[in-house]
Amino acid sequence: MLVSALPFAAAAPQGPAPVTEAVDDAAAARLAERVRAEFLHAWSGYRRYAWGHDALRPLSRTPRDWYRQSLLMTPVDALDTMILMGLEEQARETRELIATGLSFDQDTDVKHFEIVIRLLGGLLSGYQLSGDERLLKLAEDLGTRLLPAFASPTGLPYVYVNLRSGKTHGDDSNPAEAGTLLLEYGTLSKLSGKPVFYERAKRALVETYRRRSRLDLVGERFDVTTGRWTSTRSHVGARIDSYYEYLWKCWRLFADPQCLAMWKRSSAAANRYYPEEVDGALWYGQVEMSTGRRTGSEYGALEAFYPGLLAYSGDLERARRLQASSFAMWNLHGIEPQAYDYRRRRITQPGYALRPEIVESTWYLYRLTGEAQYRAMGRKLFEDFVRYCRTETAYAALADVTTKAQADDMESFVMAETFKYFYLLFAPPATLDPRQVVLNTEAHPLRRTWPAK
Ligand code: DMJ
Repeated sequence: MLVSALPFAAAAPQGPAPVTEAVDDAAAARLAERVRAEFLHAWSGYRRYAWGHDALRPLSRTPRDWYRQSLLMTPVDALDTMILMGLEEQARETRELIATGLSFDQDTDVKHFEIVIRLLGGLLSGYQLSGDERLLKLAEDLGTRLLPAFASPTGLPYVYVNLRSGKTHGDDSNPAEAGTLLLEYGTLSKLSGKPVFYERAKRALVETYRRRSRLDLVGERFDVTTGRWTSTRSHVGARIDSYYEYLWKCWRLFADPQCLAMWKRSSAAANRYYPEEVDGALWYGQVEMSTGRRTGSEYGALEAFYPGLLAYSGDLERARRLQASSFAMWNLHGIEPQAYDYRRRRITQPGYALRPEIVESTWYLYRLTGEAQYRAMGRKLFEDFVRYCRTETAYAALADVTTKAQADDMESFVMAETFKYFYLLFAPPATLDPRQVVLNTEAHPLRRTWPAK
């Protein structure tokens, strides 16, 4: 059976859309197995050439660390994916590596936001899925060491914090870095019984929201000391993206009514000012936060999370249309670019960093609509992903999606997110239900195991 090409064709920036065969349950089960095998391929490369380090450089087959000493970024990001895939032996070995080899007592200035979404999120979900108390202890130690980041005059977190001394620096921050913390710190509060984590992260989210314009839009950069905007570009892409995501998800996980109220106002403004119709296709571009004046027409790999968020928050119609545009952008070269100017029909940033967002949205749309087109879409994405990004050793980013030249980089989020969302799309629905679990922005699933208010 062929799935109609029409929903894709309507948004295609150029050329005919691919006709994609439906994925029935038996085919989906085979695809889930393939995803699992490809995850193992990437993991084996890491294990062989970069064991104990933050990441693998897949072309040179050398390890990469973010700082002087490893923080086990790839193992912590990968652990819950292994558990969900039923890779028991790998999960046990990884859990032991983390529990016995990870120490946060380091004289290192770390990037607060990245450490929270990848490490704090990964440790908390790893704990919830395995029951291993050592992971919770590590999470509490990490959370405590990171807390000084919030000690700015505004409550907006500094960009860097030293894990040993608590010294902070970095004033130039943004809504994503200040507003994408509450799921992790909040869960830590609920599991440790210490409200301080929730309170600090919630304040940072509210302080960001409080600085919105008359139109209920936020900008792209602010100074954490003065609280003033330093860039007033507004959109759903880099530096803002997951701020929107957490307004909604914090309501879902904690039932905090203030989060719901902030989400309602913010998403209404987003849906009013960002969208643009070009030849019948829906895109979300850039505007100026206080006037709503259009300043850009770029959409890309990061913006591609928005259809999933629209679907998750109940707006299926917009979600379907924007996802069709993401898929059309992907199909221009069989892999999406980091950024594409949909008005000029030109790629503006040609790299592909193995990002998960388009797969994430495909999964939400499939799970929330049950429509066959989304598994078919997922298979196309997966086949292209394997075709162009697989290496002999693992997976590699692309320096340029038009030439398919590979880059010596495999970010830890590939293990946390990209493979996980592919797997969830094809695996039995009971593997993870988005109605019962909230995934943080790094795809670490968090469960409400504490009593509702
Ligand atoms: C991840 O670290 C997170 O999904 C973040 O919110 C955005 N960037 C990467 C994936 O692209």
